[in-house]
Amino acid sequence: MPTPTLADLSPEARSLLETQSIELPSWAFGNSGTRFRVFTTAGVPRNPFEKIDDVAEVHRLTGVTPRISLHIPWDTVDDYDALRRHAEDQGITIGTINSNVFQDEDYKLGSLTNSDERIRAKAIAHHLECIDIMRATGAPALKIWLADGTNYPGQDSIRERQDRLADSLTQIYSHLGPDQQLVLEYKFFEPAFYHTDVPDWGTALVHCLALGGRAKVVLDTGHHAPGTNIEFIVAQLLRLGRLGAFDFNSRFYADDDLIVGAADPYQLFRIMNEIVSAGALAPDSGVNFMLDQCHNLEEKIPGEIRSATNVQEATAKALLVDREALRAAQTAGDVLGANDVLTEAFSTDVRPLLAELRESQGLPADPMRAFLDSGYLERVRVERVGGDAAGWGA
Ligand code: AOS
Ligand code: ZN
Ligand code: ZN
Repeated sequence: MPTPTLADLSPEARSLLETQSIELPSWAFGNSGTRFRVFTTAGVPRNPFEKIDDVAEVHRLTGVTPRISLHIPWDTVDDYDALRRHAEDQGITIGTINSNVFQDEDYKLGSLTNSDERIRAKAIAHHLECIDIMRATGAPALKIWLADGTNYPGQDSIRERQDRLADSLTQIYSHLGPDQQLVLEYKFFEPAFYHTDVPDWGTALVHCLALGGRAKVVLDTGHHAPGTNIEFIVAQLLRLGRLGAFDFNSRFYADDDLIVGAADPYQLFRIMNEIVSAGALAPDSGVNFMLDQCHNLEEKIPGEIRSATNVQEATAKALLVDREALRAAQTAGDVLGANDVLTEAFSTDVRPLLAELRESQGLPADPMRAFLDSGYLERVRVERVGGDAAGWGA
C-alpha cells in the first residue's frame, strides 16, 4: 500500500482516530525501578497535582490522553475536590481509582482472600474508601489488582480463598453507585509463585459474572505466559461484553511494564485489529484503554508520549485493514490471502497520516519533538526538587 494520507481514511475511521483516548497512570511519572534499584530522574512530580500537570502536558501535545488513573494510597491528598478541579482546569478528568492492598505488612498472606477476618475486613474497607474517592473525584471505575496467592502447595486452601474472594468482592460491589464500575485485573504469577488467586481471564470473568453487569475484566498485556494469544482473549471478552479495560505495556520476560508497542508492535496491532473489528474503539464502547507502565531508565513524559503515539499507530493500521477484502478471502478459504490483508495494513507507514491528522486538530505534527523543544523538562528539573517515587520500591 502506498503511504496513505488523511484523505485515504473513511470518515468513520478518521472520526475514531480523532476521538481516541488513552488513560495515563499517575505512577508512570514518578521514579521507578526494579527490586534491585529505584533510579532517580530529575524533575519528576512531587505530588498528585504535579502528576496531573504532566498528564495534561502529554494531552496538550498528543490530544489523546485526557484521563489519569490514580493509585491509593500513592496518590492520597487531603482535598480530592481540589485535585479534581486542578485536573479539570487543564482539560483532564480522573479516570480510574486503583486500590492497593499489596504493600501493607498485614497483607503478607493475602488481602481480600485472607483467612484472618480482621485483615480481610481491613482490605474490604480500603476498597470502600476508594469508592468514596471515586465519588469525590468523579472517577467512573474502581480497579482491583491483588497480589494474593501462596508460595507452597498446602500453604492455604485454594478453594476457600476463592470463596472468601467472592464474598469480599460482593461486599465491595454492593457499595458501587449505578454509574460506577469495578474492573478486576488478573496476573498469572508474581508476587506469589505457587498459586495466584486471580491468575487468568477465566477466573476474573467468573468473579465478574457472579457480581453483575458493572464488573468487567482488565487485560494487562504483560500478565500472560509467553506465547499466549492475547487477541483471542480480547475477542472472547468483547463477545461477552466483559472487557472493561486494558493495562497496556510491553514485556520481553515477565511483567516488564515497558513502553507499549516497544517489544512487539505486531501484537499491539493484532489486539487493536480485534478492537476495531468488534466496533469497540469508540469512547462509548465501554472499553477503557489505559497504560500501566513504569519508566525505569527513560524520561517519563517522553516515555508516555511514545506510548500514546505507539497506540495511535497500531490503531491507524487496524483502521486501514481492508475489511471487505479480508471477509472475501476468509469466505473463499484463502489462507494466505486473508493473512496478507492483515500484514499489508501492519506494514503501512501511518506516521505521515497521523502527523496530518494532528495538524488538522491544531496539535503538533510531532509531539515528541514539540515536547523536547518546549523547555518543559528543563523548567521542572529546576522547579521540582525531591520528586516522588512511583510507589513501587518507595
Ligand atoms: C501489577 O502487576 C498490576 O499490573 C497492577 O495494575 C498494578 O496495580 C499496577 O502495576 C500499579 O503499579
Ligand atoms: Zn496492570
Ligand atoms: Zn503488572
